[in-house]
Amino acid sequence: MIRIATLAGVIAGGITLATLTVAAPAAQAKDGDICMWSGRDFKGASWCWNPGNGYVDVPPALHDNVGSFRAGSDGCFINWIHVPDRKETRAVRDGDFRHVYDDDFGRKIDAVAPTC
Ligand SMILES: [Ca+2]
Repeated sequence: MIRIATLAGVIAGGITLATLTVAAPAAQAKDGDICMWSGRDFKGASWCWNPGNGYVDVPPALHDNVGSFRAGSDGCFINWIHVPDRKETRAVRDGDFRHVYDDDFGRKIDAVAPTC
């Protein structure tokens, strides 16, 4: 019985490790990053941006598809209507977060920049 219990513990430990590995990209967020996820409640594909990166188009998995985000710095979410002269923007402040953003600007977002 002791052997079985030990084996079960190893399996449970393996599952925990696998879960942490999946969550790693967002867990590696640096101070000042704005991180976004394809799913609600900070789940799914994730990507983090930092003001030092300057203007950046969001990756394909998150293009028009941000389900949630968490901001560790000020920034600007951009939806291009016509490049380069017409855009819709949302200013983001350090500390802002949304558990659900795909019912709002998250379904439009194309890029992130330090300022609007
Ligand atoms: Ca868009």
